[in-house]
Amino acid sequence: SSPSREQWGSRSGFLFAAIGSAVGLGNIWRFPAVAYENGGGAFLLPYLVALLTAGIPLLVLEYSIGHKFRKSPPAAFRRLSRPTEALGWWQAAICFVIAAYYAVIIAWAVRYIGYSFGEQWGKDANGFFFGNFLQAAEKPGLMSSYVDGVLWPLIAVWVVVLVILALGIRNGIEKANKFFIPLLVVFFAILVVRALTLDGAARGLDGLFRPDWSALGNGSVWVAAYGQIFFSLSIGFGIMITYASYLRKRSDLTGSAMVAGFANSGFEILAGIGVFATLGFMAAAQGVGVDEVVSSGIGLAFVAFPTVISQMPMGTLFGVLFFTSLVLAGLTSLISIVEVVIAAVQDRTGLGRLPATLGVGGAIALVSIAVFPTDSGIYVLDAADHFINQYGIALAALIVLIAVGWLLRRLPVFQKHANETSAIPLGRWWLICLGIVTPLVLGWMMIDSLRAEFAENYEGYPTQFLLWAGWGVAAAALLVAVLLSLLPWRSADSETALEAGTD
Ligand code: MET
Repeated sequence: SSPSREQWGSRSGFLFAAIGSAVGLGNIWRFPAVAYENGGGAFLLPYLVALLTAGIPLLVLEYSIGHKFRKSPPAAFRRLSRPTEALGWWQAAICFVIAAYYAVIIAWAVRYIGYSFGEQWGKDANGFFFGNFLQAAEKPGLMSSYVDGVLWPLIAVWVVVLVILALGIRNGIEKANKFFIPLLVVFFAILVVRALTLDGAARGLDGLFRPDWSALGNGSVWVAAYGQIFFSLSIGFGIMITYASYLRKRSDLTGSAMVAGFANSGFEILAGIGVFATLGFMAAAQGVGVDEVVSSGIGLAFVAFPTVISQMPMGTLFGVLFFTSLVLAGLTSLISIVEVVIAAVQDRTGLGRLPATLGVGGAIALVSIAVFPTDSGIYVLDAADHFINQYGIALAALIVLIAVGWLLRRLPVFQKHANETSAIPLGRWWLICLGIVTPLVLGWMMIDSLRAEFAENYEGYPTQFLLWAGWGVAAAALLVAVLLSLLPWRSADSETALEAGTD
């Protein structure tokens, strides 16, 4: 590899970073509700099947692509074949968009650590969040005013993230993850133990885990399982390609994929237990059924949890633990998303880490700060998140598999590459999972979500708003990617760096 490429200091450093990227907001606020709504305890079966047939095999593929070419997605896909370079830029563009809004959610959580003291949301957590805190407009539209209470924590988040990224792979990303991830596990474990000792916890857990076996006959339950695995493992963003490009030559790729995959799912199930024990307490306190208090995403974190925190003894401590966990889980994921874009530009231009971080990271931070701490910020965030997930990540993953597996027929090349240095060899099952099973499932998911999209407007938002904040953003990411891939690589530096990257 090129002598100047950065490297992880140790295998555990890479693993902490890979797990840090995977464990994010999705584990804490998405998994519990998805499992509950799709068969409860029975959901664990399709979930495990999705992990084993798509999650871990795709992780191995992404690790192998990054490790073989020692490049971030655009340069790695360019080595694979000239036209596939656009796929790499597509992933980088998707990361640009996601980073811009993911940072805002972390900023909210930062602010809510402070609000936990004295439970400042009062009796109406919903009104406090959307009204007092976000000062959200009644309806989605163009941004018309700034919200200082979001702006300042957002600037702080970006300063922390850019400083860590500027310090580089070993001194920045690796050290941050080795510190943040153990801290997250400790904080979250205390939170789960506290939640399990609340009145009503058992009812919550019963709600989550009581199996509804009939759900297994329902196609949409299987789609939900694969969707959760893709999102939760950060597959299709190019993150794992980027992180693996900093591995040393002799690295156990399949073993690392198993460790990262199971660690991520383990944390996810722990989060399910913590969240549902807490919801069980809330249901008991309000004298209603668990089904009446289930929520996910922004509503769970910033409305339901504050409400419960106000109802429990020592709520402040619980709030601090919960929102700090969100911040830690979010930061380590955000770092990985921004790193994809920085590495892509570095490989392309030969820029050093500091100028690339300031230029690229700074540009994402500026967009993030300009768009999201506004009265319409939450609507733009919600629409962009939905469309970029459905028609960015999932579609990009499908096209990567079609290109690598079917058009170029290179899966065996990566199988051989992984087997050269890995402890657990990849057999034929790996080819079958990635060549047939996963593309079929992803294709089905795509048709399924397109159907829902045209059946009714997402969240009932006005069509004109969805056209720019949703479809527009997703299409722009694709367009920018194609244009970037068509530019000639003029810089002699980057071409040399690219050549040196072959092994
Ligand atoms: N895996 C992350 C999560 O669960 C999402 C992608 S960010 C790398 O939140």
